[in-house]
Amino acid sequence: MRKLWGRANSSNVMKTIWLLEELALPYERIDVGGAYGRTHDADYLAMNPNSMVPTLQEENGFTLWESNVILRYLAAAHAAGTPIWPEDLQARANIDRWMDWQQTTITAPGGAVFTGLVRTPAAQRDMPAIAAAVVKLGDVWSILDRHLAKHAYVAGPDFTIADIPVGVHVHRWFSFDVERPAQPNLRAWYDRLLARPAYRDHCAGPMS
Ligand SMILES: N[C@@H](CCC(=O)N[C@@H](CS)C(=O)NCC(=O)O)C(=O)O
Repeated sequence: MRKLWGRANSSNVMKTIWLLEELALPYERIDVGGAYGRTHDADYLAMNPNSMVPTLQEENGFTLWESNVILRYLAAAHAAGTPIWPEDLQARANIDRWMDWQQTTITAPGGAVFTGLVRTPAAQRDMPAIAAAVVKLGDVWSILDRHLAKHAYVAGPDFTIADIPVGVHVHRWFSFDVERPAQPNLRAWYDRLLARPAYRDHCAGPMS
């Protein structure tokens, strides 16, 4: 059986759970990372030298880390030529750039707000730093809001793996108790994602 190593409250683990569920691929998830530890154990380090989650382990022993790479690998293996991962190279590059956009543009301000408001006790929060990160995060989400004025999904008319990395983070954005700029297209896309059971059940629960 394929194994997915990683705690379920990690945004990067959520991405891989979401796609495994979308594609109805069998897997066993094992809790590691965060409070579960084990990521510094020798057997885990042999699979993932970064001591991070997620790690995918195929039945034949092949292992893979980096969540967005895992998405591309699973999509190429099980959904190539479908709207989720089309064959056309330019369509793929369009998907790729939004996946990278999550890593390069959303992760830093999104992580600062999430860690500040969700994982830091109220008395220890650096509120000015969190407020600055909220403004920055709102600005970058507005880029996607403007893009979504013309597209139902991140990479065009269809749901693709471009929706997954940003999709796990947009739930957090709409769940934070903060002031947000008006982003009607972003909200409509988030509502479209919420209609998908794999997203609703695995990526849109209470933040922890
Ligand atoms: N670029 C990596 C980042 C992985 C990452 O930052 N994982 C976090 C959880 S979201 C982690 O492993 N934190 C330490 C831990 O959970 O023990 C990816 O996308 O897979």
